[in-house]
Amino acid sequence: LTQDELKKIAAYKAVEYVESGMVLGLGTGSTAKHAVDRIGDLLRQGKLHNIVGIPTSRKTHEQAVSVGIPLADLDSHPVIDLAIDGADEVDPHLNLVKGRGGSLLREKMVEGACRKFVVIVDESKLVKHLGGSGLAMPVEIVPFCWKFTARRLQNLFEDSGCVAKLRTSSGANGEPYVTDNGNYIVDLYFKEDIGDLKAASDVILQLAGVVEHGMFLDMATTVIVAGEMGITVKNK
Ligand code: DER
Repeated sequence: LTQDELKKIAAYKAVEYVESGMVLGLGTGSTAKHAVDRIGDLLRQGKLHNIVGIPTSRKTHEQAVSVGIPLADLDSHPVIDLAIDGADEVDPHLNLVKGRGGSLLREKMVEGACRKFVVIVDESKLVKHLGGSGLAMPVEIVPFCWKFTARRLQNLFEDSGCVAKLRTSSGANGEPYVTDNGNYIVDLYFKEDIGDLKAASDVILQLAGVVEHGMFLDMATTVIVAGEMGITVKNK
């Protein structure tokens, strides 16, 4: 099975949790994309009705419109029944790293307003500890004096050998990546596991130029993992 087939399997399993009449948080990324497509299919087939979607990015908003999911936002729907979204890393306590797709702020706002947050991943996302994989831990920051904020973030974790890098857009001239909210992203690369996640979260959020980070601690209620050996459902 390809990685994308595994992502689709996990996504379809998560959509089994969707009931007619629900307000749904719609995630962002290549795994959540399958869930949004599936919800659109079931609406079209009449197997689901009265669904309202709350998208976690402009990209998901556009996809949901294209598959016919009625949409609203947190202002009109401050409590959400169920969110389905992917993750970049999942630890054994169901803590997550998210945001490598750049949507972490709206994802955290939407998923923080949910009764149930179902995470869908292929098995490659499972880690023993967050941050140790050497992959990006995203932090959304204001553009004003971004170098100043990036340096302060790097200094916070210098004993973990942390390197902070401004995320650039795919364009050749290396322009800063700009989020749906008009902010920048600094990716933190750690040489070793982030020890105390809560402490790391707190110190990051204390920096005035920081908007949000990609550690989603104690938020997921269920994680659905699709692997070569089948599907595993982990509940909090
Ligand atoms: O950027 C994000 O938060 C995405 O949800 C990411 O965590 C998962 O993206 P993927 O499903 O494309 O791997």
